[in-house]
Amino acid sequence: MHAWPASEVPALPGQGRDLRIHDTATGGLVSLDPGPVARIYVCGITPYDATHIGHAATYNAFDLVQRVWLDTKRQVHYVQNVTDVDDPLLERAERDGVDWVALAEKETALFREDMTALRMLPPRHYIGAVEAIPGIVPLVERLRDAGAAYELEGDVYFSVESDPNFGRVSGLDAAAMRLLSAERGGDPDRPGKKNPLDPMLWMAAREGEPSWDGGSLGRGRPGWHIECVAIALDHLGMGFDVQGGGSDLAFPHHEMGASHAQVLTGEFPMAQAYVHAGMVALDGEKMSKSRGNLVFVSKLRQDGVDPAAIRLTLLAHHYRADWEWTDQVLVDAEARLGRWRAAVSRPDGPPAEALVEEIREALGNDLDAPAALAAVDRWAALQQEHGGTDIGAPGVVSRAVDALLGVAL
Ligand code: 5CA
Ligand code: ZN
Repeated sequence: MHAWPASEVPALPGQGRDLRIHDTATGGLVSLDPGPVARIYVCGITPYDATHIGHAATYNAFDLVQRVWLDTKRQVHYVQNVTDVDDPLLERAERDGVDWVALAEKETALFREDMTALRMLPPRHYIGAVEAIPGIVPLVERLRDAGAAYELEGDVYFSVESDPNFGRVSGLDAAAMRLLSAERGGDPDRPGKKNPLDPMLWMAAREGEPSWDGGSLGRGRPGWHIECVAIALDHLGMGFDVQGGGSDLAFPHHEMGASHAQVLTGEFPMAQAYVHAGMVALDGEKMSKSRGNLVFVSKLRQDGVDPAAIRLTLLAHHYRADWEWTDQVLVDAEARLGRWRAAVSRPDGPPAEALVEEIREALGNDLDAPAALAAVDRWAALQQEHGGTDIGAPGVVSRAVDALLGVAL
């Protein structure tokens, strides 16, 4: 699948900072030490509805990870998937009487447009579940042949008990896991499973649903977790630097993925840091396609909202915080954007070097974007009150805000 065009990332004077980031698996901050090519896998959308502010907030967090690494002169090998076949997509297509392939294509195209408008850097590999099927089938066969998977009425399940490290990503107890499994795509109550938590690896073809050749597995379609494992292992290999997604992916999705990978490769962890973004809410409830309480990025853009202001709403919240979208959040971001643009529109201003360092320091410290915004606010206020004589400082600030925060002034 093709991704979307990259906006240019200006080079900055001085030295970038290494990233310390919160890892769900260890429950604390870890100092990442990527090689010359940093490796990151971020779970992509299930394209049955348009990109909402919650999605955008999560992708913003991982865009910042990329920008911090690029600032250290590393390359970034970024992989993202598209879950372009799964129950919710098929159910929505059925409900609306549309073709599921056309629905997925339309929403993925809109996602690309939204990501481009928000200046989110694209993945190097953007891979659909459907195109990953030839790589998924042999992994499921290997799990089955290793005794880590079993068949139930033609479907193939992963046995969580085959992984000695099961539970180490989310750190949840069995009761909490069972609840979340039922809420998030699992089927803990299906009779005949060895463990209620066991997730499906391969679903045998159902009447009226799409299916693919699964070799010795028979016709069917892949489970959700093995999709991301197959794509990540194919393009990044084990032990990559960051696996990312919203906090609702910690369990079961990332837990199960780590387990599949552990049994397949004998290695733990799959990622050096499991990084999870907080949930954005609307009217007191998590914004979600299934609930329908959504603020769409594309709708805001159509209404004439500047994408840079949308991006500033995301940056105004720490990525790990849960927060609520309100009209005021956008009003504040538009006002800030106006102040910043006015401040950089002059040829000279207060010195910029210290500000660049402050932004770097803030982002290197668990992606503290609100602290970075506060630093730019202080510089803009100084400019407003006293001006300054440093020729070119506003240009440096513009470039830093673009390179490190993805905001075009
Ligand atoms: N296709 C799978 C991942 S493999 C999936 O979860 N798709 S999704 O479309 O439901 O979500 C895409 C990303 O947005 C995930 O990382 C998810 O955690 C995140 N996300 C979904 N809703 C919100 C929200 N309200 N706030 C923040 N992030 C969210
Ligand atoms: Zn995923």
